[in-house]
Amino acid sequence: MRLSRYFLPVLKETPSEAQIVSHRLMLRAGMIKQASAGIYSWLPLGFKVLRKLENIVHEEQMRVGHIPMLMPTLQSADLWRESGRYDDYGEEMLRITDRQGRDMLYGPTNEEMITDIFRAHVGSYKDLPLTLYHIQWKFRDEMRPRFGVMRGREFYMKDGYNFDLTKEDALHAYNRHLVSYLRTYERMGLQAIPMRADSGPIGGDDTHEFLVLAETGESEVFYDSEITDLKFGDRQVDPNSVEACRAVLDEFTSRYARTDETHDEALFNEIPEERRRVARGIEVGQIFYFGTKYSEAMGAKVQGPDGKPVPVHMGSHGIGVSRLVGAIIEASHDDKGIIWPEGVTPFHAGIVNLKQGDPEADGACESIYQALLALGLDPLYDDRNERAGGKFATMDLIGLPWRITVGPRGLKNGVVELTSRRTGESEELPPEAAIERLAQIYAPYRGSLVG
Ligand code: 5CA
Repeated sequence: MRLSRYFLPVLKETPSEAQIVSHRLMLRAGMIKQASAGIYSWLPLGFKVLRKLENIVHEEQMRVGHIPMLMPTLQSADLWRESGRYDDYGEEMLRITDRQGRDMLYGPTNEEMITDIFRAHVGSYKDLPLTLYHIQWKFRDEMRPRFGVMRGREFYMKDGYNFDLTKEDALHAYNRHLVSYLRTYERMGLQAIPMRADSGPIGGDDTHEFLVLAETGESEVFYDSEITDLKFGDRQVDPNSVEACRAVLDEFTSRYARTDETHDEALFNEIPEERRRVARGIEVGQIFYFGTKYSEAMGAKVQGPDGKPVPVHMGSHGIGVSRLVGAIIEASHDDKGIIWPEGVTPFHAGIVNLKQGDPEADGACESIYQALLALGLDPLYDDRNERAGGKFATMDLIGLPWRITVGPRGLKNGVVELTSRRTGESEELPPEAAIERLAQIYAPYRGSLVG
């Protein structure tokens, strides 16, 4: 993309309404614009990051055998009356009446709708196990929407639902989700720690939230510092192996890590004092096992091996896709702006032309730009007629991990400059070498859609 042709409405002033750094930077970098309280338009740069996160989520869901689909945002109140949640959900639910006088709602989550789909089409235990998911906008009329996309009213969420014959099978699905979530967050450059939590209006006893540690997080968390040494890495875990998934769950949940909702001071005090941590975290996902709560209420039964109908065991599993954009920025920025991890960056590298209009500089930039495109990379070429200082400030603000700077002086010596946004370190090297370096850097990040 050429910046002169792009739509990147960066703000010079720091918006006063934004209380936390990710919200400020998303507004300043022209990623979002508030449409009304807790509701945002995703401008092109923000939309690119949102799509990248969505792709990672899809790839990791499909990798473990979960099946993508799409349910609508608007739901019929009748379904929610069946589960009893139409009244229970309270004022967070946005209720709408259509022209026929039918009660509708903007879905805050989809347990009822997916259970309705399941009961309409699945009748035998032979069709299990089954895990369906979608990534769709949700609406919760939060009392205090704040912090930009972190606590929105409208937000983008991946929600998945498993259907199993027995509790054991459903707990395996729970563990499998934990495994795939660990991998998902690491691909986004984040460490998200599973913590025992409270199930709230979703219900059930087994639930873990995934928290990214950050001072601005809304949850208070208590944990054993050893847990931060755990990495999922590139291990291959067979999603169908009960033992392998269980082993990952055990490894990642055996140390103390809880949110304030389930914190137990006595247990916490059993950890050696130097390892006790009290901090804040951003909840970027949650997994639930709730057994037959919805299947019983809504009559979602299958014929078991003995021919008798039994309600299925279910769980639901969410990832806050739009919140994650803010969470990544909270975890990765400096005083100049955002620092995107390579796996989610909106553009792979910026090209800064120090002397737009100089035939040599223009020609060199153009050929670097074309070479990167030919490699399948996505560069942002700042071809505007602006001072170098302004171009650098924009690149630093929008946070592309790598920048190639091209100027007449370097070109005389046959070199350009390759700069890391994270370390600030620059290296002079011939254009071909800079291109080759970027190809190597991004080689591990080329996801391909699985399935
Ligand atoms: N049905 C279950 C799992 S699919 C569910 O709704 N879980 S949840 O309530 O925990 O939401 C899943 C994730 O969505 C949360 O972990 C959080 O990351 C994100 N989320 C929840 N509320 C908001 C909000 N108001 N703004 C942005 N993201 C949110």
